[in-house]
This record gives sequence, structure tokens and C-alpha cells, in this order.
Amino acid sequence: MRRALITGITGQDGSYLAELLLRNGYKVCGLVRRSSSTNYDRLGSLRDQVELIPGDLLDSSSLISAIQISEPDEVYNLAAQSFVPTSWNQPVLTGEFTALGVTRMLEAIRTVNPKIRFYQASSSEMFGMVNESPQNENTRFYPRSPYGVAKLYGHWMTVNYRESYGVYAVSGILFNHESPRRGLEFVSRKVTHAVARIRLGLQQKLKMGNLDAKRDWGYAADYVEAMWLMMQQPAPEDFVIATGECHSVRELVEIAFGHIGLDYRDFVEIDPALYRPAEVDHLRGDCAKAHAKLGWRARVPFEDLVRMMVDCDLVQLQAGSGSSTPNVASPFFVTDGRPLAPLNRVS
Ligand code: NDP
Ligand code: GDR
Repeated sequence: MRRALITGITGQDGSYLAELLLRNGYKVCGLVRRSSSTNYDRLGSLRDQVELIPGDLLDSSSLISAIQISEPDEVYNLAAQSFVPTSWNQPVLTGEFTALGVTRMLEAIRTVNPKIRFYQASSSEMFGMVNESPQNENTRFYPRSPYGVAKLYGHWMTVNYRESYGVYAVSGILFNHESPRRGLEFVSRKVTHAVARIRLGLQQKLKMGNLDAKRDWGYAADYVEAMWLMMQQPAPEDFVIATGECHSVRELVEIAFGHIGLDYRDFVEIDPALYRPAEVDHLRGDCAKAHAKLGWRARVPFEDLVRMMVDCDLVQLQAGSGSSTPNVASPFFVTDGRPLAPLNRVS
């Protein structure tokens, strides 16, 4: 039985990756940091199928011990301070988690067993102010936030450990990916959750920042498959993972409100406080390399993703689940990978 250790298993991607690895027959361990109350909502019933090991990216000895306990063939480093605006408020802490945390984990691997394969969750935020579009593995990096800078450090350390020590270390440069398990502060889920609340009469207005920013948004469950595929190759390489399509935040709100028959202009208010000190205006990925070498491509179109997230938020709010990030089943994959009809379309 192959064994994997996931850092960030309680996050959006961690829960989808744990599901995938369990389906693929892995023994799955997850690193979890201590908090005053447990935070396993996204894991749902997976909680009983994975082994959770206490540890923190800030603490090297806990990483060494997590590797000794889990004895993994593969480590997926998904843990990070992942919210871009917070990185301006807490730049040093973001650097500790998101940048130096990568080195701590790589050093732990080198110390315990350098044959362990390592995946680093790199980000399209590293491209930042782009000089070409779409962006691929050779595009210049120009990060625009402390988060982007920290991710770039982690990316280069991953490359460096591959080149210096021959570790099988790969960096997946993933563009934005969303799901019903997305944190509420990220724009997609903020919008779909608010739309569902407005539909149910629980909220009147939605405050937004820059509606003109453009992103390449895909579905998280698709993207964790790319992570796993990168770790199964004969030699370690870095890959861009994206849909190749670009949409504005304005389109996002238009589709989400339109899905329940409302016009976003009646509900959205612009709040200048939500603008960022430096914006990434436009991102669109070119995943031709991943398609050619991994056979990977995104399966869920943007419009379907947004509508599915609104539907899931409506179902969760109506059920009064009490959790903002429940372990919602992966709606697109319960019928042979074909999208389901919307869960709860409201005309
Ligand atoms: P989330 O914010 O949902 O999850 C982050 C995870 O990291 C949580 O499990 C969190 O634990 C954990 N974590 C944070 N700090 C520490 C720490 N010091 N020690 C141990 N664990 C810690 O992120 P996503 O799942 O969306 O993203 C996964 C990774 O991919 C992140 O590194 C992110 O930066 C990167 N990424 C994400 C993209 C996206 O669009 N989602 C795109 C490109 C890259 P806790 O639950 O305790 O807070
Ligand atoms: P991003 O995602 O910064 O791209 O990072 P986010 O969803 O936070 O923002 C996307 C764009 O939407 C604009 N925006 C708003 N954003 C938020 N959060 N809230 C708002 O009210 C709002 N209004 C407009 C933003 O200005 C931005 O341009 C995500 C994270 O998952 C990172 O960890 C990951 O690395 C990158 O995606 C790829």
C-alpha cells in the first residue's frame, strides 16, 4: 500500500486530495496544527479513514516526527497562509508559513528519507503582473503580494532541492480553483454564499472589491488529480494547471445572481476597502504541457462551477448545516464524470 502525508489536509484542496488518494488505495496521513476547537468539517466522514498527525509548518521537529510516523512515499505540501489580502496584514507570518515552511519540510524529507517524493502547492500569483498571456512554465514571475513573493520562494526552493540533492520534488503552478468547500473569504465562495443568502432573505447587499480583475477559475476536484499525476512521472517536472479561460469578477457575480433570476447591479456595492494595495489584473494559464505529458485537462466549465456552488450553498443554508465548509460531495463526479443537473435550481 502506498503512503502519503498531506499538509493542509483540513483545507479545500487537502480534503479533495485525501479523497482521491484513498480512492487510489493509499494510506493517507494528514498534518494538523493545534487549535482550540477542531476544524475537520471538510473531511466529513473521511476523518475516520485518515490518520491525523499533530504538527505545524513553523516547527521543524514536528515535521520530522510527522514523516517518521507516517513513513510516506509522497508528501503533498498544501499548507499555507493562502489568503492574499491577509498577506499584507501579516507579511512575516505569511513568509514563515508559505515560504520558510517549504524549506522546513524539504529539510525534514532530506533528513529522514530523501527518496520521499515532494509536491509543492505553487500558485499563479507568482506570475502577478504578467508580461504575456496565457502564462506557461516559462513565463516570467512578477509577484504582486507578500503571498506571491512567499510562494515564489517556495517554488524556487523546490526546484533547488531537486537540482541540489536529487529529491523528486515538483512544483504545481495552479491557477485559481474553487468548490463548495472553498473558504468564505475567497471571491467565488463569498459571492455564491451571499447569493444563496440573498435568495433565502438572509442578506440584502453584497460588498465587493475590484470587479474588473480577471482570473482563470477551475474546479478543485479536477486540480488535485493533476497534483497526483505530477507525482507519478518518471522524472520530476513543474507544471502549470489551468483551464485556459479567463473571466472577470463581474462575470462571476453576473452568473451567480443570474442563476437565481436576479440582476447583480441591484445588490452589489463597491467597497474601496476591499481593493488590494497591488492587484493582479489578469491571469490565464496555458496547461499544454500538463495535457501533453500528464493527459490532464480541466473538465468543469466556469459557468457550471459557479452555478453548482450557488446550488450547494442554497442546499447547505436550507439544511442549516451550521458549517461554512462542509464536506459537500463532489457533485460533478457522481455520474461518470458528467455534470449533474443543478441540485436546487430556483427560477
Ligand atoms: P486553504 O486555505 O483552504 O487551506 C490551507 C491549509 O493549510 C489548511 O489546512 C490550514 O490549516 C493549513 N495551514 C495553514 N498554516 C499552517 C501551519 N502553519 N501549519 C500547518 N498547517 C497549516 O487552501 P487551499 O486548499 O485552497 O490551497 C491549498 C494550497 O494550494 C495552499 O498552499 C494555497 O496557497 C495553494 N494554492 C491554492 C490555490 C487555489 O485556488 N485554491 C491556487 C494555487 C495555489 P487550518 O485548517 O488549521 O487553518
Ligand atoms: P486570489 O483569490 O487572490 O486570486 O488568490 P480571491 O478569490 O481572493 O480573489 C480573486 C480576485 O477577486 C477580486 N475581488 C475580491 N476578492 C475577494 N477575496 N473578496 C472580494 O470582495 C473581492 N472583490 C474583488 C480580488 O481583488 C482578486 O483580483 C487565490 C488563493 O486561493 C491563493 O491562495 C491562490 O494561490 C490563488 O488564488 C491562485
